[in-house]
Amino acid sequence: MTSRFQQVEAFTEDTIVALATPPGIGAISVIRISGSKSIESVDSIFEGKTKLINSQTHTIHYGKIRSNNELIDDVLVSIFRSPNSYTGEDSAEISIHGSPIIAKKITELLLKRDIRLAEPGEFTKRAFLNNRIDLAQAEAVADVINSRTETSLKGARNQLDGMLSQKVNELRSSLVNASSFVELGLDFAEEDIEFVNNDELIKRIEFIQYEIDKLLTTYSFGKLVRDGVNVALAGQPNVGKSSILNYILRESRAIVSRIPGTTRDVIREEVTIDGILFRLFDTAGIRYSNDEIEAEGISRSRQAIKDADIVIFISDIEQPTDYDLLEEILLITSEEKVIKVLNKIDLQHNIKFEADVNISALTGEGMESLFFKLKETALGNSVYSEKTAIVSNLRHYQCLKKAKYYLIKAKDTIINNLSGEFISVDLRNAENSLGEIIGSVTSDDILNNIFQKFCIGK
Ligand SMILES: Nc1nc2c(ncn2[C@@H]2O[C@H](COP(=O)(O)OP(=O)(O)OP(=O)(O)O)[C@@H](O)[C@H]2O)c(=O)[nH]1
Ligand SMILES: [Mg+2]
Repeated sequence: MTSRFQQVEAFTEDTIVALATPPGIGAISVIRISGSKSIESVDSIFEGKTKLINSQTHTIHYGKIRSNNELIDDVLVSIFRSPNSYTGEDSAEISIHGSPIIAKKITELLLKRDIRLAEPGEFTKRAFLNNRIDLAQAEAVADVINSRTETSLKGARNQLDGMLSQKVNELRSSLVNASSFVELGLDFAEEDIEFVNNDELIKRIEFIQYEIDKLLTTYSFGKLVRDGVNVALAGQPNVGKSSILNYILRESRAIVSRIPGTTRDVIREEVTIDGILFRLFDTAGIRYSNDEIEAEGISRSRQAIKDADIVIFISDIEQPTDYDLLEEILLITSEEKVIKVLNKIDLQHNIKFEADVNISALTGEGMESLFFKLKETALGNSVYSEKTAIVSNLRHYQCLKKAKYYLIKAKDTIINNLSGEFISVDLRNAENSLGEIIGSVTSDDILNNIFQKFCIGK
């Protein structure tokens, strides 16, 4: 089995164990073991019809686990032999009755047999190190688990299926092709044979850059789908912020009252609209206040506005619009992130405020337009196709930016007629930056950073 072990230092081939199902009570729980000693270790605590060490890969065995003659549980053990397992190593999964005590006892028995507890994400890390999946796919495993909406699941699935990796590999081979032309040119420099002229080389580099740009533009959408969108409901007191929150959630979540200054704490709730997760933040109405508690609430409102991806600025028909506040919000955030809403249109006074959407939180009028506007603002110009690669991870985004930087540098080098060696270095750096995405170029630090965010047992 080819492995990346040599590449990454301090990787031991210990056999590891972890509970793979959520801790707590359930119908069953699964204990996962991976590493060269996994099958013999499980065998040493298992009583069944067949010896596990003699069993074929992908077989399931019924038996009992005892400790000092005390029956701990009757279990099913699944056997996976290298390289045909999730990690690529010999592995076993013990399905037990879903009791935390049984799980603990069996894990303790295994820990006495030269097995150690797995670190977070260590199974997936091994899958990567054993070339079962590349790094972008390993990261997608966590995204699949953490998906909160169908759209985010599709995006993560897309990455796990290798959409992004495939695109990155295509770009890397185009770069390798371009580099080999340059290098060939270097080899024959003295003989005055031109293998690729500068215009042709620039054209090739620009094409790769164009493809990288296309990937970079998917990031805002990818991130939005993966992480959801933070939306602050902001405005002066009493305009109906809490009423709008309640209407969207279809429950009486926040206190609504005629008295201005009702909401103090920021109230956070989630709602999915057409597959996109919106995190709504209802905030205290902003005005000058002597009240210590209200003033603290207002300062939290301002923070929520700063942190938001979208701000819904609400004004109402009953009171004059606070244009100073609108201006302040436009200063804190950018104009394309603000949706101006006029509430209480059921009251039918003269509408003076020019809003993007007119609504009534009381009757629900205009709410569909507000949802539409929210989606439109969140998505911007991004187009989503299940068949194209999407960048949703900041690390990948930064690697692509770095690759682009080196391509621009390579172009400058060509234009300034510098030696082919410099071009070569730039192109190699660009290729390495792309390689970091899929982990063909990586370091312990990058790996630790990625896998420590996983849960134990994955
Ligand atoms: N007629 C009418 N009244 C509304 C509408 N939306 C809210 N109200 C009323 O306006 C008052 C204030 O509503 P809230 O939702 O508490 O307003 P708020 O912006 O959260 O106020 P603060 O928390 O004090 O900042 C309440 O009496 C609501 O019933 C609406 O669309 N039409
Ligand atoms: Mg309120």
